[in-house]
Amino acid sequence: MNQIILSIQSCVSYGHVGNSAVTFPLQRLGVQVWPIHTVLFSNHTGYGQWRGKVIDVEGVREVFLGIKDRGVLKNCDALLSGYMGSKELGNVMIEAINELRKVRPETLYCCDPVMGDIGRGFFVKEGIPEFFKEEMIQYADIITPNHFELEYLSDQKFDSIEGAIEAAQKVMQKGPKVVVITSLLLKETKETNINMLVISENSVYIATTPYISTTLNGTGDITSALFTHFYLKFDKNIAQALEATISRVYAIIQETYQASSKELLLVQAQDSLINPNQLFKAKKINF
Ligand code: PXL
Repeated sequence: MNQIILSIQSCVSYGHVGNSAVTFPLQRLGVQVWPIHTVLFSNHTGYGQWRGKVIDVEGVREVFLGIKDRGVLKNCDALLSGYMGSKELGNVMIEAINELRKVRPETLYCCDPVMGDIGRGFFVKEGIPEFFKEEMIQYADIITPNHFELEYLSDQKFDSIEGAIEAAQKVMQKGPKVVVITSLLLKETKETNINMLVISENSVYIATTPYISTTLNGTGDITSALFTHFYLKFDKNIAQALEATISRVYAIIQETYQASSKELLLVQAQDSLINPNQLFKAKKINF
């Protein structure tokens, strides 16, 4: 049967972040997506100006409950969450995963703990980082922090593979079975390479791409969504999921960069989703 992913994220009309970034790529890969929107904005907030509405928490909960009323939650393979405007919205995510697991205990939850980045610092509302650290991540099977976010979640700084593994293992004690560090910067290569490191209970894999200097919004959203899809598709094989994800994300970023586009060129790059032109291999790390 088709894979089904419930994705509770932002919606923008112009450009691609949140649900407006992940829905089409997942669909192109054959996934049925149930998007629940948390904001309806004209464009992402990186522009500094935008119009539209934040959906109140009750409104988001209502849409989830409406899906529940259809009696279909048992068909859902995974819940995906990303950027959150408020802690209250986090409580809806927790309610949603609890409801999903009531009817299907193995339902996967991938939580992208969006809160900041190196250079920019924290960019979410006060209280959200603490909420991720102390509440949300214990419900997650997979978390997809960037370098900055994992340092915060673990209370540890790192610039080596060993340091990153240690930080991930510390956070895994709270619940997550898999940590995907989406942008690990290593001391020796931080100007030239970007690494994705995946840590599970019994293995660690790394994949490396050239560093493309862009400030595109939405790439983290796509990374979490694709990793969730491929993790399920490849029966929880993290090496295969990592290779499939990084190769596609890189292809999309590269095509966008070459066209000097400020927004991800998802439609134009759709063939790369099926057949990325460059395959990045995952290397096993012994630890
Ligand atoms: O990519 C995360 C994201 C989600 N939602 C909104 C955003 C962004 C990033 O800019 O602006 C509204």
